[in-house]
Amino acid sequence: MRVSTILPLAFAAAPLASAAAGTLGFAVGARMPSGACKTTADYAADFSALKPYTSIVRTYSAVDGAVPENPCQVAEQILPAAAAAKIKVILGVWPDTDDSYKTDKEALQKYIPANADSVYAVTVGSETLYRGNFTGPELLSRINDLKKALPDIKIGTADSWNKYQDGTADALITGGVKLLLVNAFAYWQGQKITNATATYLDDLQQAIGHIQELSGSIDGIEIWNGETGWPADGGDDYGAAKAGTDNAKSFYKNGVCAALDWGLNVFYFEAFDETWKPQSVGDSGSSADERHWGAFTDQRAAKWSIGC
Ligand SMILES: *[C@@H]1O[C@H](CO)[C@@H](O)[C@H](O)[C@H]1NC(C)=O
Ligand SMILES: CC(=O)N[C@H]1CO[C@H](CO)[C@@H](O)[C@@H]1O
Repeated sequence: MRVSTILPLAFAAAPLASAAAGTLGFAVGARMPSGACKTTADYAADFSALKPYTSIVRTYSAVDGAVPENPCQVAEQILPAAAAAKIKVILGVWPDTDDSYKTDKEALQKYIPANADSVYAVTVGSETLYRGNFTGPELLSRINDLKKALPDIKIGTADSWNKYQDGTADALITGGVKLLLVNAFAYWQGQKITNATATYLDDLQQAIGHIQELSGSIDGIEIWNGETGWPADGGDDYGAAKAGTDNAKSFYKNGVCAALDWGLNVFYFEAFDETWKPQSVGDSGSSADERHWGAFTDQRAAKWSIGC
C-alpha cells in the first residue's frame, strides 16, 4: 500500500479519538505595541494569557533584526520566562544572510544551555524555499551545520505547504531532517471564508502526503502545521478572503479545530496583534496589513473563546 493512502484514513478515523487530538501552539512576536523589544517580564505576561490554552510557542529568530537598529534578544529574554511558566519554545534561526545566521547561532549556543529543558526545537528559516532564498540542499546544509553546533536539540525548518508538495523541500525529507513545519493559509490563496477550511485541509494533506510518501513512513518525520490563521478586524482583504474577527473566529473554530481533531499539531499565527508593525504595501501596491492577525489583541485579550 502506498504510504500516502494511509493519511486520509488516519485522518478520517481521528475525530472520535479525542485522546489523539493534536497540540495547539501559538506564534509569538518579539515586540511590544510600542515597538520596544519584549523583556522576560513581557514574555511572562504573554504566557499568563496563553497558558490556559497552550504549553508551546514558536518564535522566528534568536536575535530578531526586523528593526535593524533595534534587534531583540529573543532567546535570552524568552527562555527564563518559558522556564518559569513551564512553556516550551521553538526558537528560530534566520539563515537568510551569513550575518543573521551567525548572530542567531551564537545566541542559541550562549542561551540554550541554561534553559535547555524549555527548548522544544529550533527551526532554521521561515519560508526560505517559498521566497526562493535557498534551494533544498542549501537549506539542508545550514540545518546540518546547526545540528553540529547544537547536537542535543531537535532541528527543523518551516516552509509553505506547496514547497513540500512540489518537491522543492525533497532534499530535507530525504536528508535526515526530523522536524518539518508546514505553513498553510487559505487566506493568502484568496479563498472565501466558506471554502477556507476545505482549502486549508487540502493543502495540509497534499504537503503531508508527499512528505510521508517520500520518507516512506507516517511518523519518521515530525510534522506540524507551522502557521495558519486569518486576519481579524482591522486587517485587509485579499481577493475573496475577507478580513474580520467573525471570519477569523470561523476559520479557527472550523479549520484549526478540524486539524487538531485529526491529530495534527497546529501553530496558530499568531498569538497577539503586532500593532507596532508599519502598514506594509504589497507588490501590487495594495496594502497588506500584518498587524491584526492575533487571536488576542495587543493588550492580550482573547478575541473569541479560544478552544474547540
Ligand atoms: C474550494 O477549495 C477546494 C480545495 O482547495 C478547491 O479545490 C476548490 O477549487 C475551491 N473552490 C472554490 C470555489 O474556490
Ligand atoms: C543565501 C542567500 O541567497 N541569501 C540571500 C537571502 O535573501 C537575502 C535578502 O532577502 C539576501 O540578502 C541573501 O543574500
